[in-house]
Amino acid sequence: MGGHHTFTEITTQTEAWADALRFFESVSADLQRAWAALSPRQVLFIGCGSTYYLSQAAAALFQGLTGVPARACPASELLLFTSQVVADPGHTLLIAISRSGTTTETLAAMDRFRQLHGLAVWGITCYAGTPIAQETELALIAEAAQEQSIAQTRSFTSMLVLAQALAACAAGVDTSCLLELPRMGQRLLEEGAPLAEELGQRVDWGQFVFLGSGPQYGVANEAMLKVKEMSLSHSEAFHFLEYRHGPKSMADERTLVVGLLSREAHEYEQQVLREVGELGARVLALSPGGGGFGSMICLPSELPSWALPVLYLPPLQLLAYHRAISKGLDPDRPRHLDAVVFLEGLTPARG
Ligand code: F1P
Repeated sequence: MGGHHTFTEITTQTEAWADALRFFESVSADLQRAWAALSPRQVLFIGCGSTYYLSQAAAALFQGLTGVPARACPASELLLFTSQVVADPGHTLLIAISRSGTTTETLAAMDRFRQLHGLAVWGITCYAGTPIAQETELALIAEAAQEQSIAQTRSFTSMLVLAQALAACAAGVDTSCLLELPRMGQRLLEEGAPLAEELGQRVDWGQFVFLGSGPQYGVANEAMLKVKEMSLSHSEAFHFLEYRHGPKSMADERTLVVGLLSREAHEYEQQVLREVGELGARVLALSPGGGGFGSMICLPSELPSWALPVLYLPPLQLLAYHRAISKGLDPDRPRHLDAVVFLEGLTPARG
């Protein structure tokens, strides 16, 4: 049976979170000084695939905490449609996120931004000796999160822990509550494991739907991608209330709808889940505030909302893993994928 690396990387990921937090502690003072000195008018997060989805979560957290406008886009959009993505490079901080630190699109987008005399480039990566770590003014590195597997699991969540800490630190918010994440994450892995295995082992699912809003939308996209990459299953992600506006026409008895509920919009999000349950879909709710759903994973209620996003993922990574194994697939080596996408001759658009 395959998937040894993936299973190990998922079930030990909280150790990598602790390592990432130790790294963060070592650079937080420098980060605060650098942030104050830059005073950007806009922050742009970029990445590819998983790290684009991480950028989505990071941008929502960043703007919510600091009040500075922040957005996320695929690295390729910054590279090829520059003027539609960045309006004032001289006052924009670019934050490039890349597990490998070497993805061609991300490096080319950084070059394009520098050509436009962008304010500064920071990086989040898992590898120290790479352009993302070496050629940025400030780099956050999660070295213990490096993986053998192609699909990102502990690398993604460890870099998300760094992004959460970065947003809080820039906002002058005390980050000490994050030290609780490894213990809480381990408990969620243990408590969520039986449900993740049960739902993952049901091979008659026709489709998976992940719903999340605010920072949870990027996390929902990442969960969607894990199910695709590891188990070759049809999966989609939507902002919670967007699901009513058309996509719910697809819901049926073979649909698993996973809701990543927030505190802020809990009441509205619960209603969507109740409605899709009435359409025959199976519902799994991950919630920091209860909710009375048949299948539920409770997130800790004592953490502030900005510290929660990373905690939704470990049980969903396990769900994708068990689904892959149940289909006789090897999640360590997803079909058609490489760990890093290298492209020849990709140069920034001119003008
Ligand atoms: C980005 C990426 C992943 C994807 C796959 C291939 O790599 O596209 O998002 O899931 O693993 O690589 P990186 O820039 O984060 O190293």
